[in-house]
Amino acid sequence: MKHSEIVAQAHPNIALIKYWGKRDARLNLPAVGSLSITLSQLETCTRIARHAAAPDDCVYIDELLLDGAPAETELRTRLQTLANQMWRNNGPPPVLAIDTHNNFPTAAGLASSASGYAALVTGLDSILDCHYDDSELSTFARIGSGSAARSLYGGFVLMDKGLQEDGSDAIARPLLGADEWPLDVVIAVTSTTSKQTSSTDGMERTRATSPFFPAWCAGQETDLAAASSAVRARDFDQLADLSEYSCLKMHGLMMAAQPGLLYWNAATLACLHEIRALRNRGVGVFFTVDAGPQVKAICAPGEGDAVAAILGEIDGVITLHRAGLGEGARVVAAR
Ligand code: 2P0
Repeated sequence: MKHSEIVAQAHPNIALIKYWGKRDARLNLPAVGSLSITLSQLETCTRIARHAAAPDDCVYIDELLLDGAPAETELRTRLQTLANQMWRNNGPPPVLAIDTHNNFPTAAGLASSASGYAALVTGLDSILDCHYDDSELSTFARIGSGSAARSLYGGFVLMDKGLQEDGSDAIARPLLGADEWPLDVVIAVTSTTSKQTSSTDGMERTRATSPFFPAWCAGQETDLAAASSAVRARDFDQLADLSEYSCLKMHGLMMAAQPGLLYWNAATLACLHEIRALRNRGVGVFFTVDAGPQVKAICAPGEGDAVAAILGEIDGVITLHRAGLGEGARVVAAR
């Protein structure tokens, strides 16, 4: 059924076994698989309205608002290209107006591109009446942003590197539901400025110049298999060890690029030490850090309050966000 307006929602995700590097930059294919958790609380909400038929033979986006402000033409063109890749030629192509809001800071190392593209492709699938299957939607989300395919699902999610040149097997799939192991997440924001090097540029520089890149790729499948087992067994300590290992290995890899990528600040490091001290005292918590200075503390169920109280006192921590594990991307309203 054709809708005239839909609202799609998606949450950001955090990789525990990290994705860094592409095997094909043009198709945005990852060089390594990854394992993530989808968050609750933090959310992208995207409203897409369908107007009259487009003047030419393709889908046209005439308005794109990000948190109330018109987006740059470059982004609008990029999303329009994605909409036309999804378009199935089922009737006259429409004109679309897209209005998207995040209830958390955009481009501040909180994975807004993942929730943004997951909400977008889920919404486009509905408004364009496409009915793609899960692996096809995964592909469209991945074209937008490598980590976005993971936000299509809730809970614990695996993203396959895939072997096919066209990327048809580089897809996300669910591993364990959010309510099956309800971890707490505390995010310590240590800077609100945008990062200097985008993930895409940082990944390309790392692949081209870091001497550790072959070793990083070679070890990933072993880490993914071990972490998947730890998730299935709900073995917190095992998952903690593997996640911190993957995080520090990724940052070592990035630091060894030329010029080196250093995403941390002093407060980032202070948080890492504090989280290690908490864990040594028996608190169920471990850290992970992405391509930015924010620290994500992953806590065993019920440990979030104690961890937040300690991280909130650290010099340089500006704000804390709290989350649990959330659902995958979905259409929440349609008319
Ligand atoms: C991840 N990150 O697995 C890794 C860990 C950041 C560090 O995926 O170029 O926005 O759009 O594929 O997905 C962030 O990069 O990059 C990311 P593109 P993306 O979550």
